Amino acid sequence: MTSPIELYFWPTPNGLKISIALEEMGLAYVLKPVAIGKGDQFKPDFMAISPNNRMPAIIDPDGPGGEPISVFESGAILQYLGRKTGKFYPGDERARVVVDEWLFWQMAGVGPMFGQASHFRNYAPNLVDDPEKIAYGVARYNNEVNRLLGVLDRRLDGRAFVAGDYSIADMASYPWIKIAAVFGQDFAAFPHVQAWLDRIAARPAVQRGVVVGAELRRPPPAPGSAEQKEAAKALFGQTNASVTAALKGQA
Ligand SMILES: N[C@@H](CCC(=O)N[C@@H](CS)C(=O)NCC(=O)O)C(=O)O
Repeated sequence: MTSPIELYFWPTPNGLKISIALEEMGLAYVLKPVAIGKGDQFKPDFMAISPNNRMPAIIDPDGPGGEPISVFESGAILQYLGRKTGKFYPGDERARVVVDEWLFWQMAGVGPMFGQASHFRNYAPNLVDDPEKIAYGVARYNNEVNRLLGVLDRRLDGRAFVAGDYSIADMASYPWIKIAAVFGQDFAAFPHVQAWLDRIAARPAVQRGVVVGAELRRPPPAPGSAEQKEAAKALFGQTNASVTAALKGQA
């Protein structure tokens, strides 16, 4: 029997992409929590497999040639798992290009833009004293979230899934798109997106995948609390100097 895949994880949309994929593909895995609000992402052992100090990452003990392999970046992990299992990532080149297009659309568009929208809406107000200073950032990224939902809605008009059959491209977008209401978006304006969300939410593997690590989730720390300050220090204002210092401090 092969050893389970190690999933370096925290229950955020980027992490949930991979728990959903592992559930969908029927792969055995073991959770390795990376408490990003506490600075686990700077631990040398973690950065050895994820040099960008971000989760998710995986170690597959049964990689190519039967040797272990580590993979970071959620898109690369999804492609790897798709190739490994032959599931949800078509072998046919034309079909694969379409999946790659929508996977990269998520990685380069939805992830970063939704992430910034979340930052300016949820975190910046606790970090900056004057709300005027963040108004531009809130508007810019909310507009992008809105625009991207429109792109997806047009794409899903007459289609069940973003890239042909249900694929890793859907798995990448689903955990981010489903929280768009948190950014003040109204799904009534995006009916094809809403139908797609419902279609995916009905999948038993997705239902298992989205609750992975639920026990790790905590309510957001109170503004000004010691916990909030610790999380802000770990997550925001990162520079090369701060990451180098955190890495050394944890060595
Ligand atoms: N492009 C990366 C983004 C991953 C990412 O941003 N992860 C966040 C949590 S959602 C993280 O690990 N943050 C830790 C930090 O900011 O130091 C991926 O898709 O894997």
